[in-house]
Amino acid sequence: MIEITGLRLRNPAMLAAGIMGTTGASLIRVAKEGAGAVVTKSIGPHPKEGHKNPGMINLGYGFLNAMGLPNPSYPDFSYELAVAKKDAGVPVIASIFGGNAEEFTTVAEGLADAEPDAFELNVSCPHAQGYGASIGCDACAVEGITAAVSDMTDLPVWVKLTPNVTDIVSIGEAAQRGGADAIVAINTVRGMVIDIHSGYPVLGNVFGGLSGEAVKPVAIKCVYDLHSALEIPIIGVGGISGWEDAVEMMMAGASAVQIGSAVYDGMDVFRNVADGIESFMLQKGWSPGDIVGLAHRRE
Ligand code: RRO
Repeated sequence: MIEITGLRLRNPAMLAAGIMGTTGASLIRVAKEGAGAVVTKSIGPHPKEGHKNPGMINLGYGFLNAMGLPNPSYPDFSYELAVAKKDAGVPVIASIFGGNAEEFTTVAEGLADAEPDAFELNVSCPHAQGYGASIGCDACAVEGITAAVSDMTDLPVWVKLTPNVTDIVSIGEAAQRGGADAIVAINTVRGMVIDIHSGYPVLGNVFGGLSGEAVKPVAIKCVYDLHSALEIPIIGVGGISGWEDAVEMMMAGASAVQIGSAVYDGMDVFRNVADGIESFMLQKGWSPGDIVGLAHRRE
């Protein structure tokens, strides 16, 4: 059992925002598979079909995606969120996005009746015109959006950061100033793949965001740097597919972890990660408090 931003989680392995969080039923399924908490697909102010296909490719060492924030918008998603809340049995976090502070608060207010356990502000989609990384690179915008949502809700507010910046710590500090209760790091790393037979970029959107194994060292470094600079907890995400990855992320400074790409290799990942962390700590005689940030010690 861990506690993060006032939420009690039976284990530190959560579902990351993404396609598996698109419906109430899929969120419940992931919760039943052992996740400590589940995060929805990012929900915005207007219905969005997303980018044209192909939207996601498996590279073997990770996925490249440019789904393009497909979502039914908050009025329709409220129903799915309420379904998840009723039967998931674990905290359900609403991932939300917008183009400015007003849109973020509109979506948060619109989903509040379905009683999510926290909001995760997605200011970090790598390829969404007007949303995402253009906001997530701007410290003032991140601070303003975080402050606006924090002011309108008593629920914990988590802010998910993009690695596609020169200085992720300055963006994390801005979120902290805005009143964020936790930082989630990282969203996907901007990337591109070209098919050499046709000469065309593979994704319908030309470029996308890289996730999975390939980005783990990038995520570890971002979490390490954020842990050095911030007082609020960090939730680590990027390339976690086994308990060893989760322990490494926690040693970098994460209080909990999120799992996205690895779900496509089997839903048992949550149970395996949670059980693996617990056995490792037992074997070492450690508690979670002993491993979070352990890699920062210099004696
Ligand atoms: O929907 C997407 O294409 C997407 C989102 Br919202 C995000 O935050 N990160 C990502 O890699 N893809």
